[in-house]
Amino acid sequence: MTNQPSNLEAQLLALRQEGEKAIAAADSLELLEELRVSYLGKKGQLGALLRSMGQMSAEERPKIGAIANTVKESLQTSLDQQRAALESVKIQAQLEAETLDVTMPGIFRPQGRIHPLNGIIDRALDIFVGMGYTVAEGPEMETDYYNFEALNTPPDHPARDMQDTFYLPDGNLLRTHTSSVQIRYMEKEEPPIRVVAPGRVYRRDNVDATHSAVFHQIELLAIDEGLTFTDLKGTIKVFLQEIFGELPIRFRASYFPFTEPSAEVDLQWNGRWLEVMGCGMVDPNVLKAVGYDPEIYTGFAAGFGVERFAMVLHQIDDIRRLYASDLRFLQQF
Ligand code: 2NL
Repeated sequence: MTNQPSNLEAQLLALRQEGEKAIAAADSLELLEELRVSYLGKKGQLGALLRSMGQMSAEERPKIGAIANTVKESLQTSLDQQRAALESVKIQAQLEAETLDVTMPGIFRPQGRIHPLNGIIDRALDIFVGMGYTVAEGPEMETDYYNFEALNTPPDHPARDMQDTFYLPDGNLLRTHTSSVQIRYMEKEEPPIRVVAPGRVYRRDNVDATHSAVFHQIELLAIDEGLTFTDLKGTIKVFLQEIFGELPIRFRASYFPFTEPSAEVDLQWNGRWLEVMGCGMVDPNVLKAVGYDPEIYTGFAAGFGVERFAMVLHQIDDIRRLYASDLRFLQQF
């Protein structure tokens, strides 16, 4: 069927009117795209009308063609305007939805604490570093030489007993003190020596309220020309005062294979004498073992258990609490 020019013109204008109304009412970009395809697309309504121009006369054709172009342009303009309007609404909504309220309270995470054992270790190392000592660490698996032999501990000494030391199948052992770290340090360095060695040590103890098969120790060692027992006493006194406050201390004669003379240090704590450290002048045999001449050098050493310090300071009655990772316990410190 052939379309009459006047009829076609009316249809084009109606198409424009209807299209612009639909475009103006479109409330989403998706709907707008559907309208564009429906009116201006390849198989759209405008195209369909123009195809019906087929047999129009040569003089009518340009006139209708011009009208069709105007309709097309005006629909395209409406589509562009509506798209711009919808995009701006969409961005506005997005901005509002994603606005950050900087006055909102932050998200609080549970705060960790320093474990009481690490607290003691940190404080002790700080004090000795303040006195010029260097912190040294070493292996927890040791040879018999570094743990015993170099420390003047004879093969028949009870500490070497299978009952007291964890021996490994290959003949090595788990260190029973951090003295082995200091032997290694002296082998590498030359006097003067000021070294402090913190770390885990192992003993074949039955676990109870005051014993653990693994615990922490800190040892200190000073080697120099002319060091005396007085230097040892002064160093220990300053250290214990920093940790426990200005309390009376006393040195009581004792025995260690690696020191001569040796002493236990007691602290007057809540009216009782409490044993807190062992110490002494480095035995000449230990100096010889690391190649130092005992006619030139003397030295002092001391050691203490970190768990014992923590238990005294914080009134902890069972050593196992320190290893249980129970937050109700740990949050008290
Ligand atoms: C204690 C007693 C002590 C030492 C450790 C030591 C280290 C070297 C040479 C000589 Cl390399 N001595 N260490 C000396 C006396 C006592 O510890 O009751 N520890 C828990």
